[in-house]
Parts: sequence; C-alpha cells; structure tokens
Amino acid sequence: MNNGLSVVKEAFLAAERALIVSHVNPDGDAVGSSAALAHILRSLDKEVRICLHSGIPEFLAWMPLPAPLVQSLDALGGWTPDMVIFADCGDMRRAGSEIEDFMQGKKPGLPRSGIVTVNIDHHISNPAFADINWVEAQRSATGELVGLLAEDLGIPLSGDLGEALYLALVTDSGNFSYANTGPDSLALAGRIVAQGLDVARFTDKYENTWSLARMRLWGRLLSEVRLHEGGTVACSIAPKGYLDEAGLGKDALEGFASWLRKLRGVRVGLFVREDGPSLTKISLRSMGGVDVQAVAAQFGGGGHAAAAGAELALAPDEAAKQVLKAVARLL
Ligand SMILES: [Mn+2]
Repeated sequence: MNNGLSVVKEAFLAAERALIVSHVNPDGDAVGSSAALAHILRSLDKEVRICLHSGIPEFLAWMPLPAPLVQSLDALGGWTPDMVIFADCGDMRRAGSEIEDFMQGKKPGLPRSGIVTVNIDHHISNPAFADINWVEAQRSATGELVGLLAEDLGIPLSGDLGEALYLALVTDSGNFSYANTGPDSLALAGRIVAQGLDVARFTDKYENTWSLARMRLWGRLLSEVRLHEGGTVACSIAPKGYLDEAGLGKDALEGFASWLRKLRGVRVGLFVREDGPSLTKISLRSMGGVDVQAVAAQFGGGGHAAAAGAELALAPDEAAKQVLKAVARLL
C-alpha cells in the first residue's frame, strides 16, 4: 500500500530516534536523500543515525552529514531506533543483507517489533515493503520527495539541506537532462537556488574534481567503444586491470554509462565493469522509451526504465555477450 507524504510526516513527528538507511554503492541520490532526511529530522529535534553498508564513496566525501554514519547495525552500539527509514531503496535487499535480516526479525539485538519502517523511493519496481510506503515512480529522484517533505514541514531548503537535495536531483536527472526531468524537479531546484544554493560553487565541488589519470582512463574506454545492432547499441568494457593500471577505484567510472547515450543513433548504452574474478557490474542506459529495467531484471538487477543495472557472476566479456543478446531481443 502506498501511503504518501502525510502519513510519512506523521511518522516523522511521532518518532524519537530515527535510523536512515540507503542502498549499497550509494549514488548522489542515496547520499543526498539520506543527508537531507537527517537534516529534516535534526530540525525536528530527533536523534538520528545513518547506516550505509558500503560507506560514502570518495566522490561524495565532501557532503556534510548532520548525524553519525555507521556501516553496520552492530556499530550503533546500544543505540536503538524507533523508526527506520529506507531512502532510494527499490527493495529492502538493496540496503544490505543485515538490514534485510532486521526486516525479517532475524537480526540479533534489534527486534523488528516496536520499530516503524518507512520506505521513501522512486523505483517503479518497489514492492512497498515497509510499514509506511511513499513511492512515486514518476519522480526524478528520491530527493524530490524528501524536498517536498521538508517544505511540508516548513523547513527551509537552505544551506546544507538544500545542497543535499540538489545533489540528489542533479545525480538522478543527469543534470536535468533525462526524460525524468519535469516541471516539478526543475521547480524544486529553482526553490533551492532561490534559498541560497550557489550552482557554480556546487559544480566546482561535485564535478570539477577529476584527476588526469581519470580523464585518461575515460579516453581509453571511449576509444574502445563498440557499436552493435546496426549502431543502436553502444558497449564499453572496463577490465579491472585498467583501473589498477591507472591507480583508480571504481568510483572513477561513475557516470561513464550515461556518457554512451551521447552517440548519435544509440538507443541503449551498455557499460560493463569487471569488479573481481567472475564478478561483473553492468549498467544500462536507454533513450526513447526503451525499458532497460526489464533487461536488468533478467539478470537479478533493477533500476528505472532508462537507467538500470545488475551484478553478474561472469567474466566481463561473457557478461557483455549475454546482456547484448537480451538487449537485442528487446529492440
Ligand atoms: Mn534515485
């Protein structure tokens, strides 16, 4: 059941100790929404903790968090929440196996009973897994919902809160360029800027931070892009050795998949990244209404119609072959 903003607002006002969780390998929407929710709850004088199982990636390390960050429920020590909020999690598994255990009442030391769970998200496949669910799939970012919640509570979108929300919006809308960009997301961004966000300073902090090694790695990958299906599918493969040689982590490839959409005539971009032996991450991006979420789902992943991903227990070349076949069937 989808409850909407007002039920979430009541739960926020009633809670005393809130734990915010988001998905593993968090992106700007996950981190921005989590930070923004923490700002909101701090404004309401609640105790807040944030749990991100894989921590904050280096490219988002500059984001100020108004609450302690932990990477596991055990690290909370004796602190027990009375509300757990899922931000930007298409399903409960995305928050990590430990959180899933908690949801199933199987986490030692943290009983499921007596804790209200809240699910705020914009993934179309979200099964409304919490006690209270606010899922709007047409929203560009989870941060868009969080911004509406802040406004409904009368909390100004200024300072660090505005910046966290803006990060969420620009991340999931591709700097307001994807099909999910609409009047609502642009108007919210406008209200954030009207309340003081300096767009150029934000861009300097967030975008203009590349190392020469990263730029050269992208150049190498761009020079190796291959076209398939009569030029409608672009594929790029990043063997782990490329990152190792460049002395870079996988963060350095954040955003690369979306870059493939720039090729004229391409309807689907496939980016294949080798993370380890027989462990490959695939990222799919699409244009013109091709639903790549359906392809990602075939491989146990998920996401949105125009941006989806999955992890495959295969070598990168084999993963690319299988996913390209599934994409071809879709076109
Ligand atoms: Mn999102």
